[in-house]
Amino acid sequence: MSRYDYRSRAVDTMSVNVSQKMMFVFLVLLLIVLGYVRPIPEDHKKQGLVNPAGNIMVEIRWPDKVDADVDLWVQSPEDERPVGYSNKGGKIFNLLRDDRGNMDDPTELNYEVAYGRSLPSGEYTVNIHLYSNRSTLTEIPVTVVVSIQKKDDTEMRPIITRKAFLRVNGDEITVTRFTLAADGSVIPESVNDLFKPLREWKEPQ
Ligand SMILES: [Ca+2]
Ligand SMILES: [Ca+2]
Repeated sequence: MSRYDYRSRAVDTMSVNVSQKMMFVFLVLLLIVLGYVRPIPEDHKKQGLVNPAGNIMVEIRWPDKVDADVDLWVQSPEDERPVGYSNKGGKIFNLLRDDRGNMDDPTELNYEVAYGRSLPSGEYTVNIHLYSNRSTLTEIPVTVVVSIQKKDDTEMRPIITRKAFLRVNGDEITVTRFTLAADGSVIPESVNDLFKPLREWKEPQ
């Protein structure tokens, strides 16, 4: 082997080593990037990204694009004053999304949601209210879903699903009332829809 061939082979070997190291570094960087940008699993999406914002979630939805302002009102056993658009935060519940139909809403979605922190035992009430209907519909169908996450659960689970209709501006309907036991379970015989006004709540004299 000539001196030239020897040096050439040494240079080739060095090039291979550098290439292998660069490839290794590239693979490590790729794995790091994939770790950051990997898609959120479907079951995590259902929970609201990673963790839900509370232990109880009340959602209402009415047809998208319909220009009607429907309101969600909720009251937990530890919220003396009901929670809705004019009182967005209580001890347990918070109204996270207020939706006025198409007004001040760049999206087509019609959806309100309230979360509650913790699951105190006692009675919960869920009302819907038609603030205004600027659409051509003569009645607004509203789907209501109540979900809870008990202490040892890994995800929110729907416990009550209802559909109700609002027809006249000012209509307020109690969609559901239910009582949670100390372990967060719904007491089946407690579930009812006897009307309990929430929006017109006034401080006890
Ligand atoms: Ca509303
Ligand atoms: Ca909307």
